[in-house]
Amino acid sequence: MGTTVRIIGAPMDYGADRRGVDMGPSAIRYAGLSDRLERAGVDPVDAGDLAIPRAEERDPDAGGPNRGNAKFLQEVEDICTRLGDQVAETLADGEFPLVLGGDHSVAIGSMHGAARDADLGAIWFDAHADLNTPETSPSGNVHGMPLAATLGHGAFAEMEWATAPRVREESIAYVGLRSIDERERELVRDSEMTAFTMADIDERGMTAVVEDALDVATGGTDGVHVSLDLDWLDPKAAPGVGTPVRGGVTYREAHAALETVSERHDSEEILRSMDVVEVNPILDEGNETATLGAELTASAFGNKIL
Ligand code: 4U7
Ligand code: MN
Ligand code: MN
Ligand code: MN
Repeated sequence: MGTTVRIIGAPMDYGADRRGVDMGPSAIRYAGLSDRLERAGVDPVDAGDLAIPRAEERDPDAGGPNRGNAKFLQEVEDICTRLGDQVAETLADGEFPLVLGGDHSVAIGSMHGAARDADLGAIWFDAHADLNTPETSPSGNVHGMPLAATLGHGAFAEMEWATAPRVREESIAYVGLRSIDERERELVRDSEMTAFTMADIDERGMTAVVEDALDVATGGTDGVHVSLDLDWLDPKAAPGVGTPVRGGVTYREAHAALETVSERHDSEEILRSMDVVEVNPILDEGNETATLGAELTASAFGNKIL
């Protein structure tokens, strides 16, 4: 039998200013995720959604001001802790965890879960660096912080639930970076992470860039986490996101990227976990962005034309 992909919905929107990403998991399922995965040759099982209270019912400042400028951090902790446990359980059962967001703060939970029993590399398909901390964030939105949380930067250093046990900077690669805060720019430059920007994709082409990103994420690790933020794509291809940035990846480039991941996985079994995040059905046009999320996930598992 092939790989069993366990779909875990994390309908959480605490991490972003614009409500609506909590409907992402439904929209991605409605776009035919399971059928597309079957056609790609894997066996999907749907574990349903984590139970998550609506933001309106919660206090954004719970947990106290000592946590700095990070809205709903207490809620994010609760959900990421549960999500991390589910991801770790999925892996222990020999299945592949596919997390549907929700805003990008869910990646804190997925990576924590995936890095409990393995050294984990990551590819960050995103317009943004997601490297703010409660101290540096201009917005206070935790979806701009998941990589800082995973790496234990700033205030996250004291948050055991956030800092992933076995993720190192040198095993992280950005692909498609194009919108970065001043403080994040310094951090990325000074860090051991590898950043492939849109300019690198212009210059070298998507396939070559993703091959290099895969080398980074697989070097000295036991597996790769793929984090797919739909704002990685150009807003023309993916309008249903809360923080769109012009000049993004095209429809075809996006498929080429995930197909390159799948080819490496076919020969070396590198994939360990994945999340698909930031789909906002309220802002979408005809469920196009959710459909793209479902399609690209299928591409990551080898959906071939022939
Ligand atoms: B996403 C931002 F200031 N950097 O921190 C911030 F520009 O998960 C945007 O990549 C974060 O969509 C975007 O709020 C987070 C801002
Ligand atoms: Mn992101
Ligand atoms: Mn983003
Ligand atoms: Mn931890």
